[in-house]
Amino acid sequence: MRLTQLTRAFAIVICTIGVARAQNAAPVPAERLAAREWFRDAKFGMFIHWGVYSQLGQGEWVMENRGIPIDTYEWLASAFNPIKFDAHAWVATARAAGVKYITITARHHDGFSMFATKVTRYNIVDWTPFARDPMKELAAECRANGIKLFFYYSQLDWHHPDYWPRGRTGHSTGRPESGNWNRYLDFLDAQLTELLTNYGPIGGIWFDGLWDKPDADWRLAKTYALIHRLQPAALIVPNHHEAPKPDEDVQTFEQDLPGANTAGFNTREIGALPLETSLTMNQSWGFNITDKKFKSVKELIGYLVRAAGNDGNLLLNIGPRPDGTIQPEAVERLHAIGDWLRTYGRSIYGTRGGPVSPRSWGATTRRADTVFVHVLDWPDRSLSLPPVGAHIVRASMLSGGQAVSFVESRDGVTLTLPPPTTGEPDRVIVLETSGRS
Ligand code: H79
Repeated sequence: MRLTQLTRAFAIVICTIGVARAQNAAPVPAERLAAREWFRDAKFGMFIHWGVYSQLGQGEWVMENRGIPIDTYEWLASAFNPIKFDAHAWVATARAAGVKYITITARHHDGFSMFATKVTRYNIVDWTPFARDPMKELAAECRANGIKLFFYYSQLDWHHPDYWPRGRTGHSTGRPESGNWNRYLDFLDAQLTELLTNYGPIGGIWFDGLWDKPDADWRLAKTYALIHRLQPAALIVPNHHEAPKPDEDVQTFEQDLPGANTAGFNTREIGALPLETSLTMNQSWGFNITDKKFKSVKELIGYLVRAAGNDGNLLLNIGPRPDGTIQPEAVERLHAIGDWLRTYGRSIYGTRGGPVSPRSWGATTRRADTVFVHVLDWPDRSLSLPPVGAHIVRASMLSGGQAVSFVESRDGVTLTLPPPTTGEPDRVIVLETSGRS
């Protein structure tokens, strides 16, 4: 370990202790700190929205959007039979894409459990002709391929009678206007216990839906402690659209780069935790049969690069079809990103946000003394950067290694790049520096 790294590691420990004291919380144990660093290094994950709703091909909110009552939705659930589901094929696609983790909907807002659970019959094993546990098959396949598995778990529930008082959604499901909130939270903790004990070591839990009742008592401290007790290295990734709360491990931003709020519901407040951006590949999370507005490969790579430049990960979504197959448009794009990463991955994986904050033309990443300049959208050969914080020893194109001429001044550095070629997602320049000055 270099001296600068050592100093930084020391500073992180001191800060962590400081933060723990300030919040009056226990310091974060070493295995969780290590898992957070793993997460920072991972940079690219695959999100999967898949459930009963996939059958209707109108996204995962179809129950709410069309006001489907519970008995009708229960019938829909009883018809779910994804005979072409193949965990091996899904994980092969994930590997080809170059993702390091998968986050999958174990339970979405419709309240249907896509895993074997003893605390409700309303689950894929007991309620459907499929009668298999896809989470189990996926967990085994992920483990065999060195990919971490995270479970998306909705705290919001449009089916459970004890989700009461109701929040902003789930009003037209035909449930009795009564219920026991604490019993609901006990149910939730029981299911989380199953997810954290029956699937081997998992990456963590990706929570969603708390925003339905932002002011309710969710007993977060109890639930979070349960998770961390069962798996000390499991990360808590809450999509509550608020600044991080105690014991959470990742700050995730839905459909936005960290700190941006084009979606309208994200916070602009960035904490000290690892960051993540979740993103749809078209305009839907769950399978949407007519949504063909897929982002181009160049756009998707642009998001991955900008997420990394913002010191965050990209969690890129697919919404597999109800038979268990993945749409060809998605497979094609995932393969193309993977191909790109085979050449350019070293400017993404294991990096941190670089010395120049993201710009309209692109972003920078860094690993140790190497800075990667990602030129995503710049028509010219000449590009000026502000100072990169160190003396530049050499500049070259990542692909091909061709030298790039540069002129340093007190104001920064001007690079002379090869001209952009049509359709090229990113011109990546490697700056070898002499360490931070
Ligand atoms: O799982 C996917 C979506 O189903 C779920 N999160 C992603 C990952 C999601 N649900 N809603 N949203 C995303 C958009 C959030 C909208 C909100 Fe609101 C605006 C939440 C609170 C204000 C509209 C009004 C929905 C609830 C109240």
